Amino acid sequence: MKLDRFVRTAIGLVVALVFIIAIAALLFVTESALNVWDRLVSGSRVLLYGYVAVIAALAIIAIWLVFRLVIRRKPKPSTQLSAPLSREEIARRLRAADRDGVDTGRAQAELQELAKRQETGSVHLCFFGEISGGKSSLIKALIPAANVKIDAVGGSTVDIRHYRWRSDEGTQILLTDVPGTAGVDARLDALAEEEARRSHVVLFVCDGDLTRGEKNSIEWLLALGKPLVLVMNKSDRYNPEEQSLLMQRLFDHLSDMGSGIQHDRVVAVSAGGEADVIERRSNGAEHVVRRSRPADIGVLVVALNKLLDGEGASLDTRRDRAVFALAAEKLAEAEAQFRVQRSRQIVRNATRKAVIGAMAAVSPGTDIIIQGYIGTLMTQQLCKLYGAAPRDLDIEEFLSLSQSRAGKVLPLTLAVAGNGLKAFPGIGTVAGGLVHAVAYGLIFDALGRSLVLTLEKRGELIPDAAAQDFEDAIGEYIETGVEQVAKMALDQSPAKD
Ligand SMILES: Nc1nc2c(ncn2[C@@H]2O[C@H](COP(=O)(O)OP(=O)(O)OP(=O)(O)O)[C@@H](O)[C@H]2O)c(=O)[nH]1
Ligand SMILES: [Mg+2]
Repeated sequence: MKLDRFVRTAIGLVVALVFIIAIAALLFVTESALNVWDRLVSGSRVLLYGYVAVIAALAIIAIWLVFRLVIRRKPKPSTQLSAPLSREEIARRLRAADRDGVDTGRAQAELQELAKRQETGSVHLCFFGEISGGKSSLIKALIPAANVKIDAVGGSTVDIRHYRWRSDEGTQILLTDVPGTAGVDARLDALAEEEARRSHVVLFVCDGDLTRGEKNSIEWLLALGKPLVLVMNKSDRYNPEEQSLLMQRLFDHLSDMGSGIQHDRVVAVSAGGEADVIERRSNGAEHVVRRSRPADIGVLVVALNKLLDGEGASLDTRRDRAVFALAAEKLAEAEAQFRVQRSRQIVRNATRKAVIGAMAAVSPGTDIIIQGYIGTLMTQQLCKLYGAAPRDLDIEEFLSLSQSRAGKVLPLTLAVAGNGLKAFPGIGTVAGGLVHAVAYGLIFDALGRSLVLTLEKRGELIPDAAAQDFEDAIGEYIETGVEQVAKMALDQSPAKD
Protein backbone atom coordinates (compact mmCIF):
# COMPACT_ATOMS: atom_id res chain seq x y z
CA MET A 1 0.00 0.00 0.00
CA LYS A 2 1.51 3.29 -1.11
CA LEU A 3 0.89 6.20 1.20
CA ASP A 4 0.80 9.72 0.11
CA ARG A 5 3.99 11.61 1.06
CA PHE A 6 1.97 14.20 2.93
CA VAL A 7 0.12 11.55 4.96
CA ARG A 8 3.39 9.84 5.84
CA THR A 9 4.90 13.12 7.00
CA ALA A 10 1.81 13.81 9.10
CA ILE A 11 1.95 10.36 10.73
CA GLY A 12 5.66 10.86 11.43
CA LEU A 13 4.95 14.19 13.08
CA VAL A 14 2.13 12.70 15.20
CA VAL A 15 4.42 9.88 16.33
CA ALA A 16 7.14 12.36 17.25
CA LEU A 17 4.60 14.49 19.10
CA VAL A 18 3.21 11.52 21.03
CA PHE A 19 6.77 10.52 21.94
CA ILE A 20 7.57 14.03 23.23
CA ILE A 21 4.31 14.17 25.23
CA ALA A 22 4.95 10.72 26.69
CA ILE A 23 8.47 11.65 27.74
CA ALA A 24 7.26 14.93 29.21
CA ALA A 25 4.46 13.17 31.10
CA LEU A 26 6.89 10.56 32.40
CA LEU A 27 9.32 13.24 33.57
CA PHE A 28 6.50 15.20 35.15
CA VAL A 29 5.06 12.18 36.96
CA THR A 30 8.50 11.07 38.10
CA GLU A 31 9.35 14.52 39.36
CA SER A 32 6.14 14.94 41.27
CA ALA A 33 6.39 11.42 42.69
CA LEU A 34 9.96 12.07 43.85
CA ASN A 35 8.92 15.43 45.23
CA VAL A 36 6.05 13.95 47.17
CA TRP A 37 8.25 11.11 48.37
CA ASP A 38 11.01 13.54 49.55
CA ARG A 39 8.51 15.60 51.45
CA LEU A 40 6.90 12.56 52.97
CA VAL A 41 10.23 11.12 54.05
CA SER A 42 11.38 14.39 55.59
CA GLY A 43 7.99 15.03 57.19
CA SER A 44 6.32 13.18 60.02
CA ARG A 45 6.19 9.38 60.04
CA VAL A 46 2.44 9.42 60.62
CA LEU A 47 1.89 11.29 57.36
CA LEU A 48 4.17 8.88 55.47
CA TYR A 49 2.43 5.75 56.74
CA GLY A 50 -1.01 7.32 56.32
CA TYR A 51 -0.22 8.23 52.72
CA VAL A 52 1.09 4.76 51.89
CA ALA A 53 -1.96 3.20 53.55
CA VAL A 54 -4.35 5.35 51.47
CA ILE A 55 -2.56 4.41 48.24
CA ALA A 56 -2.60 0.72 49.18
CA ALA A 57 -6.32 0.90 50.01
CA LEU A 58 -7.06 2.59 46.66
CA ALA A 59 -5.07 -0.09 44.83
CA ILE A 60 -6.97 -2.88 46.64
CA ILE A 61 -10.33 -1.28 45.80
CA ALA A 62 -9.31 -0.95 42.15
CA ILE A 63 -8.22 -4.60 41.96
CA TRP A 64 -11.44 -5.72 43.65
CA LEU A 65 -13.53 -3.69 41.20
CA VAL A 66 -11.72 -5.15 38.20
CA PHE A 67 -12.15 -8.63 39.67
CA ARG A 68 -15.90 -8.13 40.24
CA LEU A 69 -16.47 -6.70 36.80
CA VAL A 70 -14.32 -8.93 34.68
CA ILE A 71 -13.57 -12.22 36.37
CA ARG A 72 -16.30 -14.86 36.22
CA ARG A 73 -16.60 -16.48 39.59
CA LYS A 74 -16.75 -20.24 39.65
CA PRO A 75 -20.22 -21.59 40.42
CA LYS A 76 -20.57 -23.35 43.76
CA PRO A 77 -19.77 -27.05 43.49
CA SER A 78 -22.99 -28.78 42.57
CA THR A 79 -24.91 -30.63 45.25
CA GLN A 80 -25.41 -33.56 42.91
CA LEU A 81 -24.36 -37.04 43.89
CA SER A 82 -20.59 -37.36 43.95
CA ALA A 83 -19.70 -40.67 45.50
CA PRO A 84 -18.31 -41.57 47.88
CA LEU A 85 -19.72 -39.06 50.31
CA SER A 86 -18.25 -38.78 53.77
CA ARG A 87 -20.20 -38.28 56.97
CA GLU A 88 -18.56 -34.84 57.38
CA GLU A 89 -19.47 -33.78 53.87
CA ILE A 90 -23.14 -34.67 54.20
CA ALA A 91 -23.26 -33.03 57.66
CA ARG A 92 -21.71 -29.87 56.20
CA ARG A 93 -24.26 -29.80 53.37
CA LEU A 94 -27.09 -30.26 55.83
CA ARG A 95 -25.87 -27.41 58.03
CA ALA A 96 -25.53 -25.10 55.03
CA ALA A 97 -29.00 -26.03 53.76
CA ASP A 98 -30.46 -25.55 57.23
CA ARG A 99 -28.97 -22.06 57.39
CA ASP A 100 -30.58 -21.20 54.05
CA GLY A 101 -33.96 -22.33 55.34
CA VAL A 102 -34.24 -25.57 53.33
CA ASP A 103 -36.44 -28.26 54.88
CA THR A 104 -33.81 -30.90 55.66
CA GLY A 105 -36.17 -33.15 57.65
CA ARG A 106 -36.24 -36.12 55.26
CA ALA A 107 -32.47 -36.15 54.82
CA GLN A 108 -31.93 -35.86 58.58
CA ALA A 109 -34.37 -38.73 59.20
CA GLU A 110 -32.23 -40.96 56.96
CA LEU A 111 -29.15 -40.23 59.05
CA GLN A 112 -31.07 -40.78 62.28
CA GLU A 113 -32.28 -44.17 61.05
CA LEU A 114 -28.70 -45.04 60.13
CA ALA A 115 -27.48 -44.04 63.60
CA LYS A 116 -30.14 -46.28 65.15
CA ARG A 117 -29.06 -49.24 63.02
CA GLN A 118 -25.40 -48.57 63.73
CA GLU A 119 -26.15 -48.62 67.44
CA THR A 120 -27.85 -52.03 67.34
CA GLY A 121 -25.14 -53.34 65.00
CA SER A 122 -27.62 -55.53 63.16
CA VAL A 123 -27.03 -56.71 59.59
CA HIS A 124 -29.86 -56.15 57.13
CA LEU A 125 -30.45 -58.51 54.23
CA CYS A 126 -33.09 -57.11 51.89
CA PHE A 127 -35.19 -59.29 49.57
CA PHE A 128 -35.79 -57.19 46.51
CA GLY A 129 -37.37 -57.84 43.11
CA GLU A 130 -40.45 -57.57 40.95
CA ILE A 131 -43.86 -58.51 42.34
CA SER A 132 -44.67 -62.17 42.97
CA GLY A 133 -41.10 -63.41 42.65
CA GLY A 134 -41.47 -65.07 46.03
CA LYS A 135 -39.61 -62.65 48.34
CA SER A 136 -42.02 -63.09 51.22
CA SER A 137 -42.12 -66.86 50.62
CA LEU A 138 -38.33 -67.03 50.88
CA ILE A 139 -38.43 -65.21 54.21
CA LYS A 140 -41.08 -67.65 55.39
CA ALA A 141 -38.86 -70.54 54.27
CA LEU A 142 -35.89 -69.15 56.22
CA ILE A 143 -37.98 -68.24 59.29
CA PRO A 144 -40.94 -70.62 59.42
CA ALA A 145 -42.39 -68.85 62.48
CA ALA A 146 -42.50 -65.47 60.70
CA ASN A 147 -45.94 -64.05 60.09
CA VAL A 148 -45.46 -63.11 56.43
CA LYS A 149 -48.18 -62.29 53.94
CA ILE A 150 -47.91 -64.41 50.83
CA ASP A 151 -50.31 -64.23 47.93
CA ALA A 152 -50.56 -65.49 44.38
CA VAL A 153 -51.80 -62.01 43.44
CA GLY A 154 -48.85 -59.65 42.90
CA GLY A 155 -48.42 -56.64 45.18
CA SER A 156 -49.24 -58.48 48.40
CA THR A 157 -46.46 -56.83 50.42
CA VAL A 158 -47.13 -53.11 50.78
CA ASP A 159 -44.78 -52.08 53.58
CA ILE A 160 -41.35 -52.75 54.96
CA ARG A 161 -40.90 -55.43 57.62
CA HIS A 162 -37.81 -56.76 59.33
CA TYR A 163 -37.66 -60.34 60.60
CA ARG A 164 -35.01 -61.69 62.94
CA TRP A 165 -33.32 -64.59 61.21
CA ARG A 166 -30.46 -65.54 63.53
CA SER A 167 -27.56 -64.18 65.56
CA ASP A 168 -23.98 -64.71 64.43
CA GLU A 169 -21.45 -64.07 67.23
CA GLY A 170 -23.93 -61.74 68.87
CA THR A 171 -24.73 -59.86 65.65
CA GLN A 172 -28.39 -59.95 64.76
CA ILE A 173 -29.17 -60.75 61.17
CA LEU A 174 -32.45 -59.33 59.96
CA LEU A 175 -34.32 -60.24 56.80
CA THR A 176 -36.18 -57.34 55.25
CA ASP A 177 -39.33 -57.85 53.20
CA VAL A 178 -40.22 -54.99 50.88
CA PRO A 179 -42.97 -54.44 48.29
CA GLY A 180 -42.29 -55.89 44.86
CA THR A 181 -41.35 -53.47 42.09
CA ALA A 182 -43.08 -53.08 38.70
CA GLY A 183 -46.52 -53.24 40.31
CA VAL A 184 -49.30 -50.72 39.80
CA ASP A 185 -48.20 -48.29 42.50
CA ALA A 186 -44.92 -46.53 41.66
CA ARG A 187 -44.71 -45.24 45.25
CA LEU A 188 -44.16 -48.82 46.42
CA ASP A 189 -41.21 -49.11 44.02
CA ALA A 190 -39.66 -46.03 45.61
CA LEU A 191 -40.27 -47.44 49.10
CA ALA A 192 -38.56 -50.72 48.18
CA GLU A 193 -35.64 -49.00 46.45
CA GLU A 194 -34.94 -46.77 49.44
CA GLU A 195 -34.95 -49.74 51.80
CA ALA A 196 -32.61 -51.67 49.51
CA ARG A 197 -30.17 -48.80 49.76
CA ARG A 198 -30.33 -48.87 53.57
CA SER A 199 -29.51 -52.58 53.70
CA HIS A 200 -26.13 -54.30 53.85
CA VAL A 201 -26.88 -56.94 51.23
CA VAL A 202 -29.56 -57.21 48.54
CA LEU A 203 -31.01 -60.58 47.61
CA PHE A 204 -32.38 -59.96 44.17
CA VAL A 205 -35.26 -62.38 43.64
CA CYS A 206 -36.41 -63.40 40.15
CA ASP A 207 -38.31 -66.45 38.94
CA GLY A 208 -36.87 -67.01 35.48
CA ASP A 209 -34.87 -65.13 32.88
CA LEU A 210 -34.42 -61.43 33.64
CA THR A 211 -36.83 -58.85 32.26
CA ARG A 212 -35.53 -55.48 31.00
CA GLY A 213 -36.78 -53.87 34.20
CA GLU A 214 -34.97 -56.44 36.33
CA LYS A 215 -31.74 -55.88 34.42
CA ASN A 216 -32.06 -52.13 34.98
CA SER A 217 -32.64 -52.64 38.70
CA ILE A 218 -29.60 -54.90 39.02
CA GLU A 219 -27.42 -52.42 37.13
CA TRP A 220 -28.61 -49.67 39.44
CA LEU A 221 -27.89 -51.72 42.57
CA LEU A 222 -24.43 -52.65 41.32
CA ALA A 223 -23.70 -49.01 40.54
CA LEU A 224 -24.63 -48.18 44.13
CA GLY A 225 -22.00 -50.69 45.25
CA LYS A 226 -24.50 -53.04 46.90
CA PRO A 227 -23.28 -56.57 47.62
CA LEU A 228 -25.74 -58.71 45.68
CA VAL A 229 -26.96 -62.30 45.54
CA LEU A 230 -29.12 -63.19 42.54
CA VAL A 231 -31.77 -65.65 43.68
CA MET A 232 -33.77 -67.51 41.07
CA ASN A 233 -36.82 -68.75 42.94
CA LYS A 234 -39.51 -71.24 41.88
CA SER A 235 -36.90 -73.58 40.43
CA ASP A 236 -39.40 -76.43 41.03
CA ARG A 237 -41.09 -75.25 37.84
CA TYR A 238 -38.10 -76.20 35.70
CA ASN A 239 -36.46 -79.54 34.91
CA PRO A 240 -32.71 -79.84 35.66
CA GLU A 241 -31.74 -79.09 32.07
CA GLU A 242 -33.88 -75.93 31.84
CA GLN A 243 -32.62 -74.87 35.21
CA SER A 244 -28.95 -75.13 34.29
CA LEU A 245 -29.60 -73.23 31.03
CA LEU A 246 -31.40 -70.49 32.95
CA MET A 247 -28.61 -70.23 35.49
CA GLN A 248 -26.08 -69.82 32.72
CA ARG A 249 -28.20 -67.07 31.17
CA LEU A 250 -28.49 -65.25 34.49
CA PHE A 251 -24.77 -65.46 34.99
CA ASP A 252 -24.16 -64.19 31.44
CA HIS A 253 -26.43 -61.20 32.08
CA LEU A 254 -24.43 -60.30 35.15
CA SER A 255 -21.15 -60.70 33.28
CA ASP A 256 -22.48 -58.44 30.50
CA MET A 257 -23.13 -55.81 33.13
CA GLY A 258 -19.48 -56.07 34.11
CA SER A 259 -20.43 -57.00 37.65
CA GLY A 260 -17.52 -59.37 38.26
CA ILE A 261 -19.90 -61.38 40.45
CA GLN A 262 -18.81 -64.94 41.38
CA HIS A 263 -20.75 -68.02 40.36
CA ASP A 264 -21.74 -68.86 43.91
CA ARG A 265 -23.68 -65.57 44.18
CA VAL A 266 -26.22 -66.80 41.62
CA VAL A 267 -28.45 -69.45 43.17
CA ALA A 268 -31.52 -71.43 42.15
CA VAL A 269 -33.94 -72.16 44.98
CA SER A 270 -37.49 -73.07 45.74
CA ALA A 271 -39.22 -71.28 48.58
CA GLY A 272 -41.78 -74.02 48.84
CA GLY A 273 -44.95 -72.98 50.62
CA GLU A 274 -48.43 -73.99 49.69
CA ALA A 275 -50.47 -74.00 46.52
CA ASP A 276 -54.10 -74.78 45.65
CA VAL A 277 -54.39 -77.54 43.09
CA ILE A 278 -57.51 -78.99 41.46
CA GLU A 279 -57.86 -82.73 41.96
CA ARG A 280 -60.28 -85.02 40.16
CA ARG A 281 -61.75 -87.80 42.27
CA SER A 282 -62.60 -91.29 40.96
CA ASN A 283 -66.27 -90.26 40.73
CA GLY A 284 -65.29 -87.45 38.30
CA ALA A 285 -65.87 -84.54 40.75
CA GLU A 286 -63.21 -81.81 40.99
CA HIS A 287 -61.94 -80.53 44.33
CA VAL A 288 -59.52 -77.79 45.28
CA VAL A 289 -56.83 -79.27 47.49
CA ARG A 290 -54.10 -77.34 49.30
CA ARG A 291 -50.75 -78.93 48.61
CA SER A 292 -47.47 -78.01 50.17
CA ARG A 293 -44.38 -77.62 48.03
CA PRO A 294 -41.10 -78.72 49.54
CA ALA A 295 -38.62 -75.90 50.16
CA ASP A 296 -35.14 -76.10 48.77
CA ILE A 297 -33.10 -73.12 49.97
CA GLY A 298 -29.84 -74.74 51.10
CA VAL A 299 -27.70 -73.05 48.40
CA LEU A 300 -29.04 -69.66 49.43
CA VAL A 301 -28.02 -70.17 53.05
CA VAL A 302 -24.55 -71.31 51.93
CA ALA A 303 -24.18 -68.26 49.64
CA LEU A 304 -25.26 -65.91 52.44
CA ASN A 305 -22.87 -67.45 54.97
CA LYS A 306 -20.02 -67.14 52.53
CA LEU A 307 -20.85 -63.53 51.76
CA LEU A 308 -21.18 -62.57 55.43
CA ASP A 309 -17.89 -64.28 56.29
CA GLY A 310 -16.01 -62.85 53.33
CA GLU A 311 -17.29 -59.27 53.27
CA GLY A 312 -18.29 -58.79 56.88
CA ALA A 313 -15.82 -56.03 57.60
CA SER A 314 -16.63 -53.87 54.59
CA LEU A 315 -20.41 -54.27 54.78
CA ASP A 316 -20.93 -51.46 57.28
CA THR A 317 -18.79 -48.97 55.37
CA ARG A 318 -20.56 -49.74 52.10
CA ARG A 319 -24.00 -49.52 53.70
CA ASP A 320 -23.10 -46.18 55.38
CA ARG A 321 -21.94 -44.70 52.08
CA ALA A 322 -25.12 -45.78 50.35
CA VAL A 323 -27.19 -44.12 53.08
CA PHE A 324 -25.14 -40.91 52.88
CA ALA A 325 -25.81 -40.84 49.15
CA LEU A 326 -29.52 -41.44 49.80
CA ALA A 327 -29.59 -38.61 52.35
CA ALA A 328 -27.77 -36.36 49.87
CA GLU A 329 -30.38 -37.14 47.23
CA LYS A 330 -33.18 -36.31 49.61
CA LEU A 331 -31.41 -33.09 50.49
CA ALA A 332 -30.98 -32.24 46.80
CA GLU A 333 -34.72 -32.78 46.29
CA ALA A 334 -35.52 -30.50 49.24
CA GLU A 335 -33.12 -27.88 47.89
CA ALA A 336 -34.72 -28.02 44.47
CA GLN A 337 -38.14 -27.54 46.05
CA PHE A 338 -36.81 -24.66 48.13
CA ARG A 339 -35.36 -23.00 45.05
CA VAL A 340 -38.68 -23.26 43.23
CA GLN A 341 -40.54 -21.60 46.10
CA ARG A 342 -37.92 -18.94 46.76
CA SER A 343 -37.55 -18.10 43.06
CA ARG A 344 -41.31 -17.58 42.81
CA GLN A 345 -41.09 -15.17 45.74
CA ILE A 346 -38.19 -13.26 44.18
CA VAL A 347 -39.94 -12.91 40.81
CA ARG A 348 -43.22 -11.88 42.48
CA ASN A 349 -41.46 -9.21 44.55
CA ALA A 350 -39.63 -7.82 41.54
CA THR A 351 -42.84 -7.80 39.51
CA ARG A 352 -44.70 -5.99 42.27
CA LYS A 353 -41.94 -3.39 42.57
CA ALA A 354 -41.95 -2.88 38.80
CA VAL A 355 -45.71 -2.36 38.84
CA ILE A 356 -45.55 0.08 41.75
CA GLY A 357 -42.60 1.92 40.16
CA ALA A 358 -44.39 2.26 36.85
CA MET A 359 -47.56 3.54 38.50
CA ALA A 360 -45.59 6.12 40.49
CA ALA A 361 -43.82 7.45 37.39
CA VAL A 362 -45.50 10.50 35.89
CA SER A 363 -45.07 9.26 32.35
CA PRO A 364 -43.32 5.93 32.30
CA GLY A 365 -40.78 5.70 29.52
CA THR A 366 -40.55 2.48 27.59
CA ASP A 367 -36.78 2.56 27.72
CA ILE A 368 -36.58 1.85 31.42
CA ILE A 369 -38.38 -1.43 31.10
CA ILE A 370 -36.03 -3.82 32.72
CA GLN A 371 -32.71 -2.21 33.28
CA GLY A 372 -31.92 -0.56 36.51
CA TYR A 373 -32.18 -1.53 40.10
CA ILE A 374 -35.11 -3.96 40.10
CA GLY A 375 -33.88 -5.99 37.12
CA THR A 376 -30.33 -6.18 38.42
CA LEU A 377 -31.43 -7.15 41.91
CA MET A 378 -33.80 -9.84 40.65
CA THR A 379 -31.12 -11.30 38.36
CA GLN A 380 -28.53 -11.25 41.15
CA GLN A 381 -30.89 -12.91 43.62
CA LEU A 382 -31.93 -15.63 41.20
CA CYS A 383 -28.32 -16.33 40.17
CA LYS A 384 -27.31 -16.62 43.81
CA LEU A 385 -30.20 -18.98 44.53
CA TYR A 386 -29.09 -21.29 41.71
CA GLY A 387 -25.41 -21.13 42.66
CA ALA A 388 -24.47 -19.16 39.53
CA ALA A 389 -21.91 -16.41 39.98
CA PRO A 390 -21.96 -14.20 36.91
CA ARG A 391 -19.77 -11.16 36.39
CA ASP A 392 -21.54 -7.84 36.82
CA LEU A 393 -20.88 -7.26 33.13
CA ASP A 394 -22.80 -10.44 32.27
CA ILE A 395 -25.80 -9.27 34.24
CA GLU A 396 -25.75 -5.92 32.46
CA GLU A 397 -25.38 -7.57 29.08
CA PHE A 398 -28.20 -10.00 29.80
CA LEU A 399 -30.51 -7.20 30.88
CA SER A 400 -29.75 -5.01 27.92
CA LEU A 401 -30.22 -7.89 25.47
CA SER A 402 -33.49 -8.78 27.18
CA GLN A 403 -34.57 -5.17 27.09
CA SER A 404 -34.29 -5.01 23.31
CA ARG A 405 -36.26 -8.24 23.06
CA ALA A 406 -38.92 -6.92 25.45
CA GLY A 407 -39.08 -3.72 23.37
CA LYS A 408 -40.07 -5.79 20.34
CA VAL A 409 -43.06 -7.31 22.10
CA LEU A 410 -44.09 -4.18 23.97
CA PRO A 411 -47.12 -3.46 21.76
CA LEU A 412 -48.32 -7.04 22.28
CA THR A 413 -47.65 -6.77 26.02
CA LEU A 414 -49.66 -3.57 26.26
CA ALA A 415 -52.55 -5.17 24.40
CA VAL A 416 -52.48 -8.23 26.66
CA ALA A 417 -52.28 -5.97 29.74
CA GLY A 418 -55.27 -3.93 28.55
CA ASN A 419 -57.35 -7.04 27.91
CA GLY A 420 -56.30 -8.56 31.20
CA LEU A 421 -57.48 -5.50 33.10
CA LYS A 422 -60.82 -5.43 31.30
CA ALA A 423 -61.48 -8.94 32.53
CA PHE A 424 -61.86 -7.57 36.06
CA PRO A 425 -65.45 -6.50 36.73
CA GLY A 426 -66.20 -2.87 37.54
CA ILE A 427 -63.00 -1.41 36.11
CA GLY A 428 -64.71 0.62 33.41
CA THR A 429 -62.35 2.57 31.19
CA VAL A 430 -58.82 1.41 31.80
CA ALA A 431 -56.36 4.25 32.35
CA GLY A 432 -53.21 4.29 30.20
CA GLY A 433 -50.89 4.45 33.24
CA LEU A 434 -52.40 1.30 34.70
CA VAL A 435 -52.00 -0.55 31.41
CA HIS A 436 -48.35 0.48 31.26
CA ALA A 437 -47.82 -0.65 34.83
CA VAL A 438 -49.30 -4.09 34.10
CA ALA A 439 -47.20 -4.34 30.93
CA TYR A 440 -44.01 -3.58 32.91
CA GLY A 441 -45.00 -6.11 35.51
CA LEU A 442 -45.63 -8.73 32.83
CA ILE A 443 -42.20 -8.18 31.35
CA PHE A 444 -40.55 -8.63 34.76
CA ASP A 445 -42.61 -11.67 35.49
CA ALA A 446 -41.65 -13.23 32.15
CA LEU A 447 -38.01 -12.28 32.57
CA GLY A 448 -37.84 -13.82 36.03
CA ARG A 449 -39.65 -17.01 35.05
CA SER A 450 -37.52 -17.59 31.98
CA LEU A 451 -34.34 -16.84 33.91
CA VAL A 452 -35.27 -19.46 36.50
CA LEU A 453 -35.63 -22.09 33.77
CA THR A 454 -32.36 -21.01 32.16
CA LEU A 455 -30.48 -21.26 35.44
CA GLU A 456 -32.06 -24.62 36.20
CA LYS A 457 -31.04 -25.89 32.78
CA ARG A 458 -27.56 -24.37 32.46
CA GLY A 459 -26.48 -23.68 36.04
CA GLU A 460 -24.98 -20.34 34.98
CA LEU A 461 -25.90 -17.06 33.33
CA ILE A 462 -24.76 -16.95 29.72
CA PRO A 463 -26.15 -13.58 28.55
CA ASP A 464 -26.92 -14.47 24.90
CA ALA A 465 -28.43 -17.83 25.69
CA ALA A 466 -30.49 -16.52 28.62
CA ALA A 467 -31.82 -13.60 26.56
CA GLN A 468 -32.70 -16.04 23.77
CA ASP A 469 -34.61 -18.23 26.25
CA PHE A 470 -36.45 -15.09 27.37
CA GLU A 471 -37.36 -14.19 23.78
CA ASP A 472 -38.58 -17.72 23.07
CA ALA A 473 -40.87 -17.82 26.09
CA ILE A 474 -42.00 -14.23 26.61
CA GLY A 475 -45.17 -14.54 24.49
CA GLU A 476 -46.40 -17.48 26.50
CA TYR A 477 -45.43 -15.96 29.84
CA ILE A 478 -47.26 -12.69 29.32
CA GLU A 479 -50.42 -14.60 28.46
CA THR A 480 -50.20 -16.86 31.49
CA GLY A 481 -49.10 -14.15 33.91
CA VAL A 482 -51.56 -11.42 33.04
CA GLU A 483 -54.25 -12.29 35.57
CA GLN A 484 -51.87 -12.30 38.52
CA VAL A 485 -50.06 -9.12 37.45
CA ALA A 486 -53.29 -7.25 36.68
CA LYS A 487 -54.54 -8.17 40.15
CA MET A 488 -51.26 -6.94 41.62
CA ALA A 489 -51.67 -3.58 39.85
CA LEU A 490 -55.30 -3.22 40.87
CA ASP A 491 -54.39 -3.93 44.51
CA GLN A 492 -51.96 -1.00 44.32
CA SER A 493 -54.21 1.27 42.34
CA PRO A 494 -55.78 4.17 44.30
CA ALA A 495 -58.80 3.97 41.94
CA LYS A 496 -59.77 0.76 43.69
CA ASP A 497 -60.40 2.42 47.06
N1 LIG B 1 -44.00 -72.78 42.27
C1 LIG B 1 -43.54 -71.98 43.20
N2 LIG B 1 -44.28 -70.95 43.60
C2 LIG B 1 -43.79 -70.13 44.55
C3 LIG B 1 -42.55 -70.33 45.14
N3 LIG B 1 -42.32 -69.35 46.03
C4 LIG B 1 -43.41 -68.58 46.02
N4 LIG B 1 -44.29 -69.03 45.14
C5 LIG B 1 -45.61 -68.47 44.86
O1 LIG B 1 -45.45 -67.19 44.27
C6 LIG B 1 -46.52 -66.34 44.65
C7 LIG B 1 -45.97 -65.03 45.20
O2 LIG B 1 -45.28 -65.27 46.38
P1 LIG B 1 -44.91 -64.11 47.40
O3 LIG B 1 -43.97 -64.68 48.39
O4 LIG B 1 -46.11 -63.43 47.90
O5 LIG B 1 -44.13 -63.17 46.40
P2 LIG B 1 -43.56 -61.71 46.70
O6 LIG B 1 -42.36 -61.55 45.88
O7 LIG B 1 -43.41 -61.47 48.15
O8 LIG B 1 -44.72 -60.83 46.10
P3 LIG B 1 -45.04 -59.28 46.40
O9 LIG B 1 -44.99 -59.05 47.86
O10 LIG B 1 -46.38 -59.08 45.81
O11 LIG B 1 -44.00 -58.52 45.66
C8 LIG B 1 -47.31 -67.09 45.69
O12 LIG B 1 -48.44 -67.63 45.06
C9 LIG B 1 -46.39 -68.20 46.13
O13 LIG B 1 -47.07 -69.35 46.56
C10 LIG B 1 -41.78 -71.44 44.69
O14 LIG B 1 -40.67 -71.71 45.14
N5 LIG B 1 -42.34 -72.22 43.73
MG1 LIG C 1 -44.21 -60.09 49.38
